[in-house]
Amino acid sequence: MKLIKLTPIAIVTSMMMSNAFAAEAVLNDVIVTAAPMTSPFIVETDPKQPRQPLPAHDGADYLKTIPGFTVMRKGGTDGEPVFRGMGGSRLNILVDDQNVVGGCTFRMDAPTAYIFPEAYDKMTIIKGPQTVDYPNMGSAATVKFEREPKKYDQPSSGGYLSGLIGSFGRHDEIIEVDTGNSGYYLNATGTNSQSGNYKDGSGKEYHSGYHRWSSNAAFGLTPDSNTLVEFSAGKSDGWAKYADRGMDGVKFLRENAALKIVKKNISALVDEATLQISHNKVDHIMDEVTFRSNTSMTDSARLDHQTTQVRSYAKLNLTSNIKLKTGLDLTESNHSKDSGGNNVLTDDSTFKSSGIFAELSNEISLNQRVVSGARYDMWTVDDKRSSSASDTAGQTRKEDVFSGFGRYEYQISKPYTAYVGYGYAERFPDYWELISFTRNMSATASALQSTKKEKTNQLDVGVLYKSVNLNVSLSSFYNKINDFILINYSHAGHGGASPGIASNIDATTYGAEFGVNYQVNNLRTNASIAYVRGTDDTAGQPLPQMPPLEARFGVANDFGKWTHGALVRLVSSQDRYRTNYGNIAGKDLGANGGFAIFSLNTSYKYDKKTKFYAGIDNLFDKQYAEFISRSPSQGMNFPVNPATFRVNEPGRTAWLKATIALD
Ligand SMILES: [Cu+2]
Repeated sequence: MKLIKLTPIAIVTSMMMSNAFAAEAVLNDVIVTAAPMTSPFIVETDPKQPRQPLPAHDGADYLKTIPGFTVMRKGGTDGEPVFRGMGGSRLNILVDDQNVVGGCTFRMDAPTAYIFPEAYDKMTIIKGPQTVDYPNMGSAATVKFEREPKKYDQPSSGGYLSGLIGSFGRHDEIIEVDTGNSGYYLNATGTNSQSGNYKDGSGKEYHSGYHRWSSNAAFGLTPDSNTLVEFSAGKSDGWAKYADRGMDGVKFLRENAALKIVKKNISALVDEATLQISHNKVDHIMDEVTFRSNTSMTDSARLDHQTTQVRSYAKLNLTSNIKLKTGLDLTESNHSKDSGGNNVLTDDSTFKSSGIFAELSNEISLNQRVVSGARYDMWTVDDKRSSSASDTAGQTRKEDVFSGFGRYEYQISKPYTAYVGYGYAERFPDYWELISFTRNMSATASALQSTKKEKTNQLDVGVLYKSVNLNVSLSSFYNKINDFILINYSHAGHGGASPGIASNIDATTYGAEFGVNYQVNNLRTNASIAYVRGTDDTAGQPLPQMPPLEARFGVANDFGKWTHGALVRLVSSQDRYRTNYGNIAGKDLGANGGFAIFSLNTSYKYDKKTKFYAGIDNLFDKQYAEFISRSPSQGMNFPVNPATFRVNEPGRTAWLKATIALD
């Protein structure tokens, strides 16, 4: 499938990537902290590999094993991923190169709520504004979940089964089947995941149970080795209880269809041309009734977000050392909601963007590479609300948005690679910042027009070291964000219903992630440290939603077919905060204490195809909460812990998992 031109640095990079993959798989039968960066700015990890602590079924919890990520807890699932303190649309989340956008006006559904990682083959994180390939620039990071269809040189069929049971009534089932020959392939995946309410370390039960299922199928035609026509479709749905608010999600329907056409080796100049057309529909219902008996409230709301994308690009070999990837994309997202629970959907806004991009990679010598890119988008937003719901009803906003980056990668000597990069990303305000947080009140009436685009200027410096036994990466960043979109939740909106208002401030953040894997004989150790600090320069206050210093230490010992491992996660206290300020998903709640969480895992390889894993997370049943969390909903007999006033993390959790490859 892939035709990589083997310049020396490409060989080194791909060797590093494959080694790092192996390091992750071998080093951690159960992944407790993701592998160090595989190449500058990039972390790749296998979502089929078990992780500790046991992630919820959704994509956010899988990201939590990657240093720098933290997850805002709302209940048992659908948490909000945050990278280096940046959440919401600052993370561009893509499934098979398509943007998935949630529908909930109150942000019950981050894009990751619709992603079951184990159904994918690869998870890639690009740190910082260091790619311009996709619309909705991920100013903090780009996160990709991808399937990689098998190559069938001769007719064959295969499959994959995975099952998991755990504390609190948790069980997951996954089945994948595939068949194909040199002319076509067909694959299908089904997932099911369910959990009851979990209890925290003190035994208090949180309103947090969930159920989610998903199905996906893809049919590909490969008339020759250079041509692919693939049609794929997916459907998923479920429900989730929320400990942090007065409503629960009773429907999270996602329907998706995509057509992809790829032609490779077209000429000496044109290496590849790709066209992808996709449609994603999210239909979400939340209410106060279905999962709650102790309330007289009967509100409900239905939200619908439909995104259509067309994306086309070509990869060109300009010279033997210079490659260009260039293309264009069109995105239209239409959001609608019912009024007062009548289940009749009315459009409230349409966001459109048309973008062109170019990314140039230049192997300037055997050990040096320069990568740069530029992107231009034209955004249009229509406020389709009625004049009673918005002071900008009927108005349209148009804006040009630019982004670009450049980086230099230098292989100093065989094990060492260093890099430096600068990225500039303009981020157009999202649905939540422009529409959902804008209510009919004087302070926010003109937010559609007045909330400026956010401008990220980020410098990244890092170093990677890779030898047989030792794998180290350090990535540091310094970030100046002009017109950072801050949400102030202390500003009650129209009828007291508004979750907050959006405003622009200037902000600075800096920090680093450090990771090391080291192996001596059968003993394997790994460690990671993540740190970030942020300041609101306009107000001279801490920037909200900055996670505290975190370190993880893992150790694993091989005994033939058995591997036993242990993990300790240390998180310091956070006393830099700004109460009631945050992003579209949540806000600072106050200071939070530090904690240490111990976990154990073991794995047994029955044979090459059949593997068993088991773990105990939070071994000592500690009661704790993450700094970035949500307040428990009051008045619902939910436990409110005055010491943390947060939705606490689960207490001791035991789990058992088995995977079987059928090919
Ligand atoms: Cu909702």
